[in-house]
Amino acid sequence: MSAVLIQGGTVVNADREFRADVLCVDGQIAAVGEGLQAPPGATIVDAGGQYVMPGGIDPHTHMQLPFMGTVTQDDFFTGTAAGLAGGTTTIIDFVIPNPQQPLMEAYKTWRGWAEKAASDYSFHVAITWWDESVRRDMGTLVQEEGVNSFKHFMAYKNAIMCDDETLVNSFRRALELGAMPTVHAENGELVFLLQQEMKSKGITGPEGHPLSRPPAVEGEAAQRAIAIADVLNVPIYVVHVSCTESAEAIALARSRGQRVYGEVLAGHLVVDDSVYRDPDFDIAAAHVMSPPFRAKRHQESLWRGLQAGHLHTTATDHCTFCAAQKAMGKADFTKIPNGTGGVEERLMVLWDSGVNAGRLTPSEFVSVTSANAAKLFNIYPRKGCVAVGADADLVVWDPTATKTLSVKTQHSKGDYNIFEGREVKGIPTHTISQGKVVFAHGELRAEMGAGRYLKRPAFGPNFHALGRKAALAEPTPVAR
Ligand code: URQ
Ligand code: ZN
Ligand code: ZN
Repeated sequence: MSAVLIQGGTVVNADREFRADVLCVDGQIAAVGEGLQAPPGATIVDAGGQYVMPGGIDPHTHMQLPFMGTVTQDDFFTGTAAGLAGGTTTIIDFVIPNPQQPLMEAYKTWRGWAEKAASDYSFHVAITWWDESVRRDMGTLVQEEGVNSFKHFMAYKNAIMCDDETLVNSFRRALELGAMPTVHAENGELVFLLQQEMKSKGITGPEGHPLSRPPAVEGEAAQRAIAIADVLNVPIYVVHVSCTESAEAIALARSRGQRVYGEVLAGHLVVDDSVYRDPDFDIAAAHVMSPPFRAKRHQESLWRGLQAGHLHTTATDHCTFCAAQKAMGKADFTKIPNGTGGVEERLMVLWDSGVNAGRLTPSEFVSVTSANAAKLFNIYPRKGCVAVGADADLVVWDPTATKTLSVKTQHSKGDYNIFEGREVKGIPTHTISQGKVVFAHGELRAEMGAGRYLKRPAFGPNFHALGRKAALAEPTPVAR
């Protein structure tokens, strides 16, 4: 028997915070209450003056991703290890089949890559093409492999972009299966056109990246995906909502009773588009990711969306490329591999800019860093909650301790940190993963291969928004 007793802390769940000890036995939470006794041999963690929260869930990462002619720096071990150092104990990554590649073949490949993971993981599966075999494999993935979410890239023309026909086919299939469709909402046709226009004007540097992906390009795709989901009566999850346009599209749809959910990246909450005007190519290129970092005014829309409950989860889209890889686009910004890091820093950034700034309560912090992702992807309360029977995935949080975020101290293999130099107050002192202390006072004890693949059950028969069905009642036939 392996036991950890976390003593003297304040437990924070999505619904409340309360003084309690937490006893973990053999990887599960065995007791939550005051004055718990440690079984013989138990590891004791002193959580006095600290919070004890569900381990972070990052619903959007790309470890070991082959993309734009190269492969990300972090693999499933180094990426999940970095996450554990920041209090994130579960990631949901992506299987991204090449167009025409059988889904099951790609799924098996990613499963192999992820066996080295240090923390628990799961996969969204991207639909990058369509035929009857895709439809069939979606069924296999849901019914046999525990996949309950399918991703659709509306950007990346001539690569993995979905057209409307594929969106419609796949969304309908997701509804049949009780799976959540998710979208990367940028209009890939407009991006492609604007990229060509920038280059024809001689704009080839990283400053061309945001100019080719203005907020309107994201807003259009978000509205289109939401409209398609509405007509098909299927819920939809919009990843990396970065601007006012898409945040408002989600808020409007939700105010009409449509089941639309939104995700926000830690980077988009605090990094703005001035980074693309840095004269140093390496710095500007290091920030090339899609959707791009936006003008500062958009950040308020994102924070308000989280506070209002129109945006639900935070993520990182952790997808790290080094300077040499980013330099592939030295002469042409469209060739800079898109992606930035953050899996280690997300919780600290959200606490410092969210809780310390008075935007989020500790419970709302737990909602947007863990509980909501667990609920939306159907692994709650196994994950996302400090409660008896849940997995012993926890983070012990010292709200008074400070740290300066930097590439010099990060555990990611990336060679840049988009939060470089940011001093944060509130950091993890311990991370417990599957009931083991894997991070303690700066010492990381991540274990390669300790992570488990998480099956995520399909949603039940009332998955679609029945209420909307009534609102779209059949027109009464005209009496002739
Ligand atoms: O688009 C994504 O989510 C992947 C390809 C990561 N890259 C990025 O720029 N967001
Ligand atoms: Zn994306
Ligand atoms: Zn992504």
